[in-house]
Amino acid sequence: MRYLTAGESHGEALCGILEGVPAGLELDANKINAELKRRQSGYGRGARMRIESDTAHFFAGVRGGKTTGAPIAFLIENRDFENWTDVMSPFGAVSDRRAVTKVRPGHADFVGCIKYGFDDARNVLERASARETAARTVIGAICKQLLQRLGILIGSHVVSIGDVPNANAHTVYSAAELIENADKNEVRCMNEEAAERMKKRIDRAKKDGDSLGGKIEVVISGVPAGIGSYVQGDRRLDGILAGACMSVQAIKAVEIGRYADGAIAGTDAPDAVYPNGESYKRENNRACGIEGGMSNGEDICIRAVMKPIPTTARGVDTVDIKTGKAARSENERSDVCAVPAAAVVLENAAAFALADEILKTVGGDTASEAERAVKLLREKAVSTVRGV
Ligand code: EPS
Repeated sequence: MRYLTAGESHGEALCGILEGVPAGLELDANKINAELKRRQSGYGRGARMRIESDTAHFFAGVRGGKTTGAPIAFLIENRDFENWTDVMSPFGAVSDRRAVTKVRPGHADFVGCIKYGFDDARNVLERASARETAARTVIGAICKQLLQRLGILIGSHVVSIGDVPNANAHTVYSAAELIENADKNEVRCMNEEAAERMKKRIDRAKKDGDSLGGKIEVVISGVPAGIGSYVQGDRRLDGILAGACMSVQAIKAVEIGRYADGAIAGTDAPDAVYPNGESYKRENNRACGIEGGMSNGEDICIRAVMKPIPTTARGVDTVDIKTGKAARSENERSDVCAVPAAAVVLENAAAFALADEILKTVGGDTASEAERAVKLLREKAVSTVRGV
């Protein structure tokens, strides 16, 4: 599968094309728009979220609620565009009333101007903005529906916001538990008491003119063993999933497997395998579902760290690229905390990467063929144990 998105944060619309989805997949537009609503939510989101009501309008690749195997194309309109037409119109003179020359460290502003030869970072931030993740969410939401047809579910939750952890962060949840419970509070944390502490911490950051990042966990249940391969570096599933997550705005660390502190010894790290009647079982999942670059049939758990959004009311020291003089960074409208939203985006970024790898393994011009092939894949793991 391949996808492209296009569109700027304050332009007329975002759009996306997803090519390679098998034909005959029933697509529920309401579920896709529900993902967009999840992405817009979250305690600490900025004023833009009160302007938009993100909705995907499909105009290709889907007919009568089923995919046709042709590229799927969609638009998401930017309601805010009506306030930016003099700044963002594709043709004709544009106003420089929103020019950004006091470039914001931590965003793409400064390096974007260096790379593309701009004297105004407006063109940079319009595309670099996390606004683009609305389109990536639609791409992933389509893939989630393919994965669900194949028996695979994806959920996520917020593990910490700033210095406020979910005390039970070590608890292992299934994707189904996360889908059922994580959206019950505004920070998408699985512990209500921790959620309240996280909200208070966000309130404090807002009062201080600051912003917060945090830690996210995505859990993928139902992946059959054997997706990805050890035979080539670029086919290792952990690298593929980590790359997909790392490519989301503001994500600065991704971990697959409970080894982050590097302290665990080799005699404790592996997840031992035991006979289990006609099959086998493991009592731990420290590998988080991937061994040797391949899914091993256990839940895949991806932990990611989102940096705090660099735009803060207080600003930071920078240069004004117009004058070369010292300045404070521009205060573009922004979120205080977008970690709950980023968790939704990561679910969908991982959904595309995983669906693509599964189709590479099982093929399938039609959803039914892919479904049958995945069923066979599931049987292989058990038959291997019986030496069949
Ligand atoms: C966002 C849209 C943006 C930002 C935010 C998230 O809209 P606007 O720039 O008009 O406020 O609110 O993006 C960032 C903070 C960023 O730095 O990219 C969205 O749709 O998620």
